[in-house]
Amino acid sequence: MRVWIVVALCLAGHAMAAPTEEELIVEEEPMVEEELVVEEAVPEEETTVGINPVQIETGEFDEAIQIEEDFPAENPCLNHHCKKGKVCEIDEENNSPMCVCQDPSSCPAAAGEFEHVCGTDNKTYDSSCHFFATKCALEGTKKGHKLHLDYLGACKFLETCVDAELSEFPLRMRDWLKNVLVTLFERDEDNNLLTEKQKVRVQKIYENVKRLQSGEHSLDLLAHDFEKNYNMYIFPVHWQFGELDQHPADGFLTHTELAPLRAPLIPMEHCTTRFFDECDADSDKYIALEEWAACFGIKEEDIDKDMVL
Ligand SMILES: [Ca+2]
Ligand SMILES: [Ca+2]
Repeated sequence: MRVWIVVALCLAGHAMAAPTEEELIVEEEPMVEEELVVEEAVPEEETTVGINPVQIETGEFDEAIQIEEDFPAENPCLNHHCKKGKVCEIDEENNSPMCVCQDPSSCPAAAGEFEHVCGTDNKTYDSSCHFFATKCALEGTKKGHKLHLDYLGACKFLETCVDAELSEFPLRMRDWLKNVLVTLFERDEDNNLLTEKQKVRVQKIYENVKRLQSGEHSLDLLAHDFEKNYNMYIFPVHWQFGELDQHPADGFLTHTELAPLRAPLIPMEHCTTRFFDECDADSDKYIALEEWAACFGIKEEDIDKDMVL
């Protein structure tokens, strides 16, 4: 069970590989609320320990940012980007570019099983390109609205998450978040991984001699440490929320915003879906900061919106 942290970091390493042109997804239409874009893993990339996949990947999910380049080109499609699942075609009538659904058969063949993704229809798609092309073709239908990318990798049998396992999830996740932040702090040579405010907060954790060093720890020890050194966990939980809450940064996480954390985690950690489902305590499909903090054991009086920014 604990291997998920290592694998998640591994995925983070993959995700760090330079985003390709295709990853810049731009389209004129407003994005579908729960659209999910996942960058393909790049196998040859070295694992980078301690980098949070969310920190690195959120940009990839940023479909809302529209970069409309407006200089003349012979081919109107040359600088016209379409979001995942769509390709640009020229409208013959007025020679203007338009985004149309991509034919899944035009997607590049998957380089390997690592490119497969599992949809919420429990079907395995060769790649995220195949998935989004299929979803696009279903646009406007109930089926299309309900179809989302569930997790990275081929669909597989996921064991039911029992209560005892569910309670372990936040223990490991909190410890991991803290370690990720400390690692970012240590490696922030270029001064661009954390803001000044964030650095001040992480420095306090970093310099605390009582800090539990990263490594394999029993659940008992993790639970004990959370009790004894509770204050060190407050900021990491807030920080992760802020990393995810970007589109828009409104104090609520949508399914899409949660995706960069959720999609790589599910295949390794079968309690992921249940954990985040239950985190949405009022079942309104959004995870509010208060709900997020509560499901990681942060006390109500320690929830601080300013810490997220
Ligand atoms: Ca949000
Ligand atoms: Ca909620």
